[in-house]
Amino acid sequence: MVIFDYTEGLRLLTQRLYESRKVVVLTGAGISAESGVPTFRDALTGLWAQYSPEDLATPEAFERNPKLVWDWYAWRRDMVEKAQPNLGHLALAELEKRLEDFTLVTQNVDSLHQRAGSRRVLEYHGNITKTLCSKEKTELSEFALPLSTPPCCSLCGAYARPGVVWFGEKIPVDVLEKANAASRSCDFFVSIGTSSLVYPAAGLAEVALRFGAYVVEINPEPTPLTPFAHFVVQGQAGQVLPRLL
Ligand code: BV8
Repeated sequence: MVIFDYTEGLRLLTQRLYESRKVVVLTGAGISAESGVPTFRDALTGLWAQYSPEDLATPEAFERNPKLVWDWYAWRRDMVEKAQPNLGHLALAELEKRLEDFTLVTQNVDSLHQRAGSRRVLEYHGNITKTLCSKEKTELSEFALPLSTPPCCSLCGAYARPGVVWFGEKIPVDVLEKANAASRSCDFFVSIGTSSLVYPAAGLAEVALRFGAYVVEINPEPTPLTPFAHFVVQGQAGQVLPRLL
């Protein structure tokens, strides 16, 4: 649907949202942009300009140069911990309270949804504030880690790694299944702030479309999903989402 009147369009969208039985929201890095967290493909500004995300966010990159990868995540983690949830995150936390059946799936690893008050968040790509043993994948408590970079697991001596899903790694099975089941059975699916390039996350909107959901995209820029969405709002999450409340 092409919006002629922004206000009228959002009114129609809001009406349809509250009439829906089951709502799924998928977020990407764009929803954290207004919190000052660079989007994933911008996250390589300055110090990291010479690398591509796929050069740093893979097990091979970590194997090749654990310190470089660890430092990149330490830099991002520091930035994320200093960031604050924005009006987009807060609006989704409020929506979760108001709607009967609401599922939030995020590709983001920054905990900003949880810090905004969202209680049930499916973290499709893990969480940057978590640290794992790179061998056993068990979660390590920060305090047991030596200050060397990267620190080593206190139990087996293997390097510690960030608790995120790298390219070439599987999505945690329980999250994968819950997100797929919700996307198959929802009647209203909103994709917010994602370039819709990374799979299988980007496939969730396709599943929702295939199973008959009304699919909405909120993004200032067009993406591969745009031509297939039923309703597209070309805008910023922090400005559009509060108007849905
Ligand atoms: C896997 C964690 C298989 C790390 C990330 C087909 C099917 C399955 C897999 C593949 C496939 N084709 C290719 C693959 C492989 C790969 C992939 O998708 N590659 C891409 C590059 C083509 N996928 C994988 O490897 C996945 N694993 O498939 O495993 C397997 C099976 C068996 C056995 C072994 C393996 C794992 C992918 C997970 C990678 N990890 N993150 C970290 O964060 O460092 S992905 C990374 O990209 C981030 O999580 C990010 O969230 C995600 C997507 O990026 P976006 O969130 O969309 O961010 P981006 O910057 O791209 O876009 C921002 C958008 O926001 C823009 O559109 C912009 O316009 C908009 N925006 C800006 N400001 C605002 C805004 N919107 C609203 N408001 C604003 N203010």
